[in-house]
Amino acid sequence: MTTLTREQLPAAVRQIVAAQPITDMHTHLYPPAFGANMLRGVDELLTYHYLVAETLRWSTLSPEAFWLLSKREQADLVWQELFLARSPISEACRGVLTSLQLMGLDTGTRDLAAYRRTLEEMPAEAHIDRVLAQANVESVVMTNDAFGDERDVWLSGAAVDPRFHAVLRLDPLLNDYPRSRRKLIEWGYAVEEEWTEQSKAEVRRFLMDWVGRMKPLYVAVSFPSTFVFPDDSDRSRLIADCILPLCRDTNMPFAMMIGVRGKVNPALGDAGYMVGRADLESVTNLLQRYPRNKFFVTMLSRENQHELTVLARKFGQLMVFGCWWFLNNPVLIGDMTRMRLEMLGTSVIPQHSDARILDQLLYKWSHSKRLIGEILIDKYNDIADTGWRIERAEIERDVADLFKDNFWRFLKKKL
Ligand code: HDL
Ligand code: ZN
Repeated sequence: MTTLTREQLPAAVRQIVAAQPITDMHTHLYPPAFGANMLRGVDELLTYHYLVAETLRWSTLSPEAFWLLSKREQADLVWQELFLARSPISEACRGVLTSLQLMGLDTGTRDLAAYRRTLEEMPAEAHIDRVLAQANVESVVMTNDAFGDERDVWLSGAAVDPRFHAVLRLDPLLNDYPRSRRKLIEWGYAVEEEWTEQSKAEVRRFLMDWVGRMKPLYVAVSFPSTFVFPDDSDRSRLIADCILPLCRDTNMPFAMMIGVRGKVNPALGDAGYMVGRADLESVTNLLQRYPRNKFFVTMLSRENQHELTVLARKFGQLMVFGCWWFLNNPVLIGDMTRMRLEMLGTSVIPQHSDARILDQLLYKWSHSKRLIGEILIDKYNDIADTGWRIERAEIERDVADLFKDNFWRFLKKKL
């Protein structure tokens, strides 16, 4: 074992964190087999819905008029409003610059046409290889919708790049059951009007069919801030009678991403969602009632983070993950990560990228690894102050846990 001196510690932690391959447990990325679902390049980076929201705060264009523009015209407007007419200091803007820089482009030229040319000339597979290598991401966990247009890709049996792993995402089923039930009937599942044993069995058959096709690592859903369990709702019945039994039978975690408030401004599209404080009682009820189920949980409201961290101290079947969406900013990543390490040690998955565009992996991980690395330096210094020896191999173990092994170990965990 190599014991690190106090002088050696900071550089060693930064080097170990940078060298650690990442499993990115929640993204919206796809490999080329999924066609237009795979997003990459400058225009996609600039029209990421985070930047659309920020642009429309300045632009005199109405959202409706913005959506009538071509993707290139939208990107040009974002570039003009957020990068040229004022400094790109927001996290989403800075992210674009970091991604361009890590692709070897000179942001000093501000030559948007040159950036576009370089990335557009890159074949998709080479682009993926380049970004995954540069971001040191070895496993990309997707978000896959059995009710969405990607169905056809799965039904075709197309081979999926082994670096990309599926997740069975069930928002339509759990958040809009009446409409989904009609789809299930269309697809040949005899789900009845009433919640009968036959209905339960047919929904479970639908789920198992897609588990067979996708071979998902876990089952996921995004719940509104108003999420309640149990209650007299389709959602609660589906969770109790179908989702949790499926997850127990397959030893898959159920990932709940809680705290979205509906589209408060629908005109903004994906940028129109709001955050809301949710109720931890419902998460507690699930943990107490289903001791043989594993749960990934991330919450969208800053106000929910402390309660969620304390709850994780009570239940080993709960794995807290990520600084999600409106929390994926340096000030909040720092706040949340310190709190989690101080209350959970390394038994947490501190970050996921939520990337929608391939090139975003570069900035989302570069920014988060730097922040998490500096916090780890503080924490190792704190225990070194007590006389504890800091061993290099033990830092490597801890960092591997945080960025990869906690995830895969939790998938295998038996309750
Ligand atoms: O529901 C989700 O998975 C969220 O991450 C949404 O996709 C959201 O629009 C997003 O992209 N957040 O980063
Ligand atoms: Zn997401």
